[in-house]
Amino acid sequence: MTSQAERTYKITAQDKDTFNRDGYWISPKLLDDDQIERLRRAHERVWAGDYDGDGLPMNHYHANPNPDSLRKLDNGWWINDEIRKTVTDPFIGELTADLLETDEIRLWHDQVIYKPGVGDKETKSGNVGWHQDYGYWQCSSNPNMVTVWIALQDTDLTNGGMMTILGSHKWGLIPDSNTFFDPNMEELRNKYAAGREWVEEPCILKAGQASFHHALTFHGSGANKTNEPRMSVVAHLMPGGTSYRAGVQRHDNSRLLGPRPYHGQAFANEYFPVLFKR
Ligand SMILES: O=C(O)CCC(=O)C(=O)O
Repeated sequence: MTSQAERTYKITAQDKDTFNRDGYWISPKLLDDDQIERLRRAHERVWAGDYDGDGLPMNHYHANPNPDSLRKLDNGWWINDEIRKTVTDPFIGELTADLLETDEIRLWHDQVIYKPGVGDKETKSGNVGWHQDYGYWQCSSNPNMVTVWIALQDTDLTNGGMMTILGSHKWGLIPDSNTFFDPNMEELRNKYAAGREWVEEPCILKAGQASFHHALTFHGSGANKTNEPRMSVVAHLMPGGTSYRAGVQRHDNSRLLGPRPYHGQAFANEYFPVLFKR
């Protein structure tokens, strides 16, 4: 593992072609080894309930008493300074703006994800079902959003790395594709692949690298067959000007617009910080 992150990297025409063709792009190493260590420590702290700041966290921790199950918490940036620094990183914002060919990038929300290692045990508890992120985010006016999944260790299929379905962002929104929590990967594949070309691509990442996937790209992940946890920090990002689409689907972000959000109201307050603006 090298200690230097490639923080001067600029998106090339080829990167954009890859993102537009495949629905995802793998970055160079964005975080240096010290930041990776600090984020691994941030994981320990948030799971232990040791939060930065004095506020009452409103984040969503999908706690499950089963130790083999996936741990996931949204809006880690509200309660941990290191996560905040990472998911609001202007460099990540600029890479995303260049991939989307847009001028401003804001945070939609983040996720802190911990997938326990289960060794040889046969369990689906750590699976993330095939889904489209926009399947959850239909209250956003713009499906051209990007998820930046940052690996905090070398990640491949042995430790339950993510897989994306090549080119699936071109299929548009598939009904009921909000199936993150359905661990039955095969059933979901049968449902979504029907009549479509289904090509699974593993996202193989070194620690500190990230995959950037389009919000309509199908993705999911299987068991972590090692004995070490798979940890990641994830930034879900949107172009500036993205606004509320009323009456479509409930999402907690609409509550962050105030007591009576209205159609067309921009997600542009302090809950949705700007990472990058040209
Ligand atoms: O961590 C995983 O395996 C999947 C995460 C995911 O679905 C996402 O970040 O959009």
